Amino acid sequence: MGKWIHLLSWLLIWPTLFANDPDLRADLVQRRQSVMEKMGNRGMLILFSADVRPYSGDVSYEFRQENNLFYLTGNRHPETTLVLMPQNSSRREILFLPDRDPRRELWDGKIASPEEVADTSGIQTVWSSSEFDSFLDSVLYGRPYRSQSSQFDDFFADLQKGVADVYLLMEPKPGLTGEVSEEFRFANRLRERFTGIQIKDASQIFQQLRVIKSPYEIKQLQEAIDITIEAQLEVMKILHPGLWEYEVEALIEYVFKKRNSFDWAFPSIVASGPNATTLHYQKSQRQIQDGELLLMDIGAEYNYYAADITRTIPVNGTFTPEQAAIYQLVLNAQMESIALVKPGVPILTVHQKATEVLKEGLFRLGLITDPSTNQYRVFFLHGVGHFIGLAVHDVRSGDHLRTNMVLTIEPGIYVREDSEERLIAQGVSEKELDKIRPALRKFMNIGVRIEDDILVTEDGYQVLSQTAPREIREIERLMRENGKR
Ligand SMILES: [Mn+2]
Repeated sequence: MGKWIHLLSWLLIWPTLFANDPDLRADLVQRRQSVMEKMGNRGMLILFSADVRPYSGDVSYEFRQENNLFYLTGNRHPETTLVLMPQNSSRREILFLPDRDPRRELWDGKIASPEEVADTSGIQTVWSSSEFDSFLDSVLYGRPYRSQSSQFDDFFADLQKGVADVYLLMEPKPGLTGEVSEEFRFANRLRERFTGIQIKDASQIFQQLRVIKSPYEIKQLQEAIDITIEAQLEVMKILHPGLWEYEVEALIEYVFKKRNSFDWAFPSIVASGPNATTLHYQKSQRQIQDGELLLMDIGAEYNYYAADITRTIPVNGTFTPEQAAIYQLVLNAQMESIALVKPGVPILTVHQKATEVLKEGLFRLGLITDPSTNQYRVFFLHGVGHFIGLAVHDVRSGDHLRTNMVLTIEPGIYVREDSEERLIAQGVSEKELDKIRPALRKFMNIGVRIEDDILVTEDGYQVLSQTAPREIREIERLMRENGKR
């Protein structure tokens, strides 16, 4: 990686580095404490920062910190490493930061000092990234570091006994061929040199902690969600036939940026007409036609937290009877499945409810002939939802809903051009196909997905994206009142 790539990438991250939030700091302290407890108050956790990725020439992609390192430090610097050693007599938390560098600061502005980073994160020991190798050597060979003896003695004693745990992020696992991540290369080197080291995967610890959101995290999610709702509403106000998908996308991302969202949490899906039946359509190159639906699956990212909301709206402000029939079915499936959300409920139950409603509805509309089979999979091709947090498809842990989890519920129906072939592939007979064909013609190229973000509360749920209209009447009224149609 050339120096210039670093210089340019740093340009974009410094202004947001110093937001010193006492709620965040308290959270960070608590999170590291919880991780150390889950480590059994022994061993060593090492988290590396994400890499700066080249975009083109000497320009890099905007830097985004590795989620778990961010979760424990709030730190957005590249070239940063966190070490937790719960059993140390002192220095249980050590953060390695790149040095301040006047030449770099000339280009990029002020680089955070160790004192500032300590203040923001609550980590007392902040050392230079250039010291990491010699620090590690000292710990592993039982030598004093920075002439302070005995702080790492317990870990070294475990190493001698052959029971020293080193926790690294070991997911996703590399295949037999292809690229091997830095963590795996590092783990292999440790194992080669030190027989007393047991490499442990830290991923599960993070899954267990991150799946439950703190009040601070829920606040960040709500802001990301509110920004996304505003974007949906703005489109509802201006949408009309003849616009291009990329124009709608530009409006959405204008709202994101205007409200200080870092960026989208995933590439915006703005899909009109038949494009709505492609689940992750991202090209946005089509002119939007009268009489069609527009599907927008979008999410702002705010302070690293991801929203994920889908609305499907009629381009001219009024649903056709066919569009309304599919839309109402998807909405019913979503609402019935949301109504089940409360602590203790198996996640599978929520998924099954939506599937059950969709199956019955598809049968009623004539799109399938047998709700007891998998025919419905031709029209409903994805899961009912996922958790959100630092990632849009966030970590999951356990099989049951628990208080302060945040998940999406997003049923959908897609009547694709290839539905007939796919029904045949499902084993549907010619005779049954004959019965289905009229409905296929009637609903052809209609794609509807409705997605909301749901907080599990102590006694049920709260729809965090509630204020984005989703009833047919609400959407039509809003579009009529504001429309230039
Ligand atoms: Mn989603």
